[in-house]
Amino acid sequence: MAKLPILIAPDSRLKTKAKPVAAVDDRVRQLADDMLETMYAAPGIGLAAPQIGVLERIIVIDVAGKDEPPAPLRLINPEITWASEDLQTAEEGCLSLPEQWAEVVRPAEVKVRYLDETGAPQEMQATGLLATCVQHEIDHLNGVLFVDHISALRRNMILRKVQKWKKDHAS
Ligand code: K1U
Ligand code: ZN
Repeated sequence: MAKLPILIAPDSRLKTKAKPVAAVDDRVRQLADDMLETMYAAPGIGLAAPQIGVLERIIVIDVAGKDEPPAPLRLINPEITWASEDLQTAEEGCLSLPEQWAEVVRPAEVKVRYLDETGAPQEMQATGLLATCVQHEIDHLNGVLFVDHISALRRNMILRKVQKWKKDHAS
C-alpha cells in the first residue's frame, strides 16, 4: 500500500473528465487500495482517482462513524442511474480544497451502478451522507468540484483562499 499526494486546486487534472477503466485487474485493485490508504490518512470520507492525478473512473468511500468498523467501498466506472426529486442540503469539504466547507444542494437519494474490485457489476442505493459523498466523488470523475454548485461569489472566495493555502504550503 502507498499513500499518494493529493492535488490541490487549481490543477487542470481536477477539471478533466476521467476515462472508464477497461479491465478490473491487479493494477486497478492496487490503485484502489492506495487511494483508501491516502483517504484514511488525509483524513477523508471519499477520494476520486483524479485527485491523485490518475484520470480513470475509480472512487473510494468510507462513511462509517468513528465508533463503527471500517466500511471501505471501491467503485469502478460508477454511474448514477436514478436520482430522487427530493433534495438535501449538506456541508461539503474537499481534500483538493483544503480547509474550505460550503452547503451544497443535491438529490437526497441516488442509485449507482458500478463494478466492484472483482469486476462484478453492482448497484447501490444511497441516502444521507453516503448519497452526498458518492455524488461529490462522481463529480470529480467529470471534472466538477463542489464549488461549481455554489454561487460565483462564494466559489471565488473559496478559490482565492485555496490559492493562498497552496502558496503558504509550497515546499
Ligand atoms: O473527495 C474529497 O475531496 C473527499 C471529501 C469527501 C466529502 C466530504 C464531505 C461531503 C462530501 C464529500 C472529504 O473527505 S473532506 C474531509 C472530511 O469529510 C472529513 C475530514 C475529517 C474527518 C472527517 C471527515
Ligand atoms: Zn472532493
